[in-house]
Amino acid sequence: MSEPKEEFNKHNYSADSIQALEGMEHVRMRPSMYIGDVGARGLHHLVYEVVDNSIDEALAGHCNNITVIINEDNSITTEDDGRGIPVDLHKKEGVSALEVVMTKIGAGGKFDKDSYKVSGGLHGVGVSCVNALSAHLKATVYRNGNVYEQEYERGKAMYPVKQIGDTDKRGTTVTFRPDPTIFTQTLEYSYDTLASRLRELAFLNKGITVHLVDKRNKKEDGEFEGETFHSTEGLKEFIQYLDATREPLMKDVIAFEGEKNGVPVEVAMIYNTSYAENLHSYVNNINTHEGGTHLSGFRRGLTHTLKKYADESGLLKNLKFDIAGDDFREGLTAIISVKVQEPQFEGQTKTKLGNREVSASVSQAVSEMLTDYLEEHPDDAKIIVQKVILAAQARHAAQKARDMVQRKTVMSIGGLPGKLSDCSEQDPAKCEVFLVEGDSAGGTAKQGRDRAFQAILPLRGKILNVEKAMTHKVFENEEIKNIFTALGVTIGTEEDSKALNLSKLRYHKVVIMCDADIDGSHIATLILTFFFRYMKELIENGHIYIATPPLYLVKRGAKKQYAWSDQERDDIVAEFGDGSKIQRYKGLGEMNAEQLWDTTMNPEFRTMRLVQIDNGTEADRIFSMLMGDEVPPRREFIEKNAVYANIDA
Ligand code: 0RA
Repeated sequence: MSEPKEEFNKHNYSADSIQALEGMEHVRMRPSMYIGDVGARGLHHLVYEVVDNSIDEALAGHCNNITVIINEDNSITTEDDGRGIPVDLHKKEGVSALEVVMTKIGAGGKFDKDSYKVSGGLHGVGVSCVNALSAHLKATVYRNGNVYEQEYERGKAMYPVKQIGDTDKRGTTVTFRPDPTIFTQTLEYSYDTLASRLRELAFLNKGITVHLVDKRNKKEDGEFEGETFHSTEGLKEFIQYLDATREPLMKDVIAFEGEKNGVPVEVAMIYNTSYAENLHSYVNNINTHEGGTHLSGFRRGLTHTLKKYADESGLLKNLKFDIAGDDFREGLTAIISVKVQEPQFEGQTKTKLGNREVSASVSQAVSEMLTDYLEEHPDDAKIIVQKVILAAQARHAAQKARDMVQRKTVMSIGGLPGKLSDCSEQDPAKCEVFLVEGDSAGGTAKQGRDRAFQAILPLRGKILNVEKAMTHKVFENEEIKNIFTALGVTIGTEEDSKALNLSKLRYHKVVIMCDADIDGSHIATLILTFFFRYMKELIENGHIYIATPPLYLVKRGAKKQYAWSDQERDDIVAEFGDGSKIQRYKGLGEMNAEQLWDTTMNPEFRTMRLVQIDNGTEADRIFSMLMGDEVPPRREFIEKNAVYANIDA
């Protein structure tokens, strides 16, 4: 947003406020420019935007507790015990500072230029933006022993700030109801989505206590559903949380916290027995999915320090093959969190840090902490180096297997997998491929599809659990080779960039179609795990979907209707009346081709769920938990989340 042109209307209060109004109007006209989108993601972003202001207060040392309440009507209340938004007269605007903060785009920082203000949502747009996108918002400020209040409708103040009582509290409370004319897709807040973000914030900002209360749901004891997040050890505990279901290779989490060249840097890491690399990086509490200078600084510091240690200790003597950067990160879980005053975000989703100076800061921090750790823990050091050597060995094997996949893909003219029933359309944007569990369901899908634009790739029963398999095993797996070849996707070969090449992607919709039962959802999860670990870009670019076959067919005489839930089934039975016959579909195989087309494949009537990553760090943890060795946490998760659980129980 551009600044109001002050030289032309310096003392012209009304002209200035028109500018402000225009800013707010612009937010309502182009909400996606400010909050990313107006779907579920944007809806949740509103909460993060307000909470970020409270986090700023906490980082400045003025706030300890933050509470987020999901109210019964899906409005949100956030409370903090910070200094409270200032309420004194804002000279230039001629109204209360509170009103300026709430109704002027980009006003937030103007009060606070010199303060240590580094938090800020993905777009850092401020609480006025939340106000603009709310049908109603109420701000209550506890400050100077007084309680102040102002309410707004669609960003416009309903009355001047009023003093409504006295208090010995301090802080700010904001209640907002997102505007249904803006958020047309959904107005419902997801407890889990908010919980994972608030948990993440508690780990990233140790010492702060964050409460989440869901007034829509009561527990058995009569209390509202809710959780409290608090971390005394920050990233160290974050690593322990993320790696809870992995087997550690060492005693302690290695951690660093301090300032390097004026950049506050926090790093924590641990090696585990898995083969996956799990690096999560944050700038000003924002997850930088695309990495950037802080992440490359981490990689450089890690490689350099470990290489040096291994060379000096003589552990690499007689090694017959080279060691690459990747090898140092197999089985590594790490979090890098930096605070940057003026971050430059680049990349497709503006989540890649561009600030050059940060690279050296992180690299130095890593060298320092790791050198100390290796010196103090020679046993662990040896284990790490051995792990690196094994990784290098496996990489050589994997490279061969990957080359095979690659070569096959490159020569893919006529080289498509035999099992693939391709479509006739050539334009990938119009094409869909269904990954179908089992050959028999594959056969039905093949008959039922519209062959013009729908392709079918049947997959054998259970696909490989990539979470437990070494990389070369993954690339040697028949089903996985088929997926690569059918999709036309290749893997980058550059060091430090295993980015996928999506330019030859043959279908823009990749649909996972499995039975609507426990086994089916397990297979869907295995396939998703594969996409998450090996083709994440497909998910990030919105290419992966899950088909939703119906659970029931209700018939009475000539009338028939499908149901996707027990509730829907009961409603239909009530409508059809006595004599309704219910057929439950145990799997795709029980449907004939026409039924499968009508309910699940026909774009006119089907509902497919687009797979999105809400929170990359949490998604990583969940996949490792679901697909890992430990049974109890998996069972607990499935019992809590599985929609199908009650069917087969
Ligand atoms: C402007 C200036 C100051 C604090 C805030 C805004 C502020 C905003 C929010 C939003 C939610 N909670 C908040 N807490 C504080 C600085 C206050 C001062 O200098 O006293």
